[in-house]
Amino acid sequence: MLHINTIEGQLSAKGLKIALVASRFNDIIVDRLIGGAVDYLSRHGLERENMTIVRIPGAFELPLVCQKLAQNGRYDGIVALGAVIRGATPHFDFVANEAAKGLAQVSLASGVPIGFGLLTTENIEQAVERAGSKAGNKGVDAAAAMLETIRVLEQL
Ligand code: INI
Repeated sequence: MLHINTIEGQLSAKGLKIALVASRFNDIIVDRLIGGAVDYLSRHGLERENMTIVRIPGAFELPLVCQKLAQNGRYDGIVALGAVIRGATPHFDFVANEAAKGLAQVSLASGVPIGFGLLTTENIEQAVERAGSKAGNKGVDAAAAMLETIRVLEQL
């Protein structure tokens, strides 16, 4: 078979420095996302002393705080964690859109991978489903995506 040069990320987090940025808003959900991300990264070799958790008020603040962390050069990657629930807010769309757009901008401008662990759901049930029950754990997914992206970028 023809050999195709393939670049893909290995999933060891050993030696990396990672920041988790997590909102307090809807913390009953977000705490489960943090737990999932910490568990995933620990099981992939990240030492506890190389993990920093930054708690912030809400999803709207995620981009600014991630920007500061991305700019200071101390972290190889960031996992952004939060939950915006439509039923809980009339300004769902503003908070969710600005957070998502801002995080994408920060990641592109800084070159630091940001795992997008922001739940945007219609109701609390959908959030619970994605925070460690029947639809998995979005914190795990975001940590995994960040780790794989860090390891791919190292090879490009
Ligand atoms: N922040 C969230 O993280 N999730 C929400 O569902 C939410 N609601 O419902 O409004 C929310 N609002 C707060 C917002 O992120 C800011 O912290 C606040 O507006 C102060 O800037």
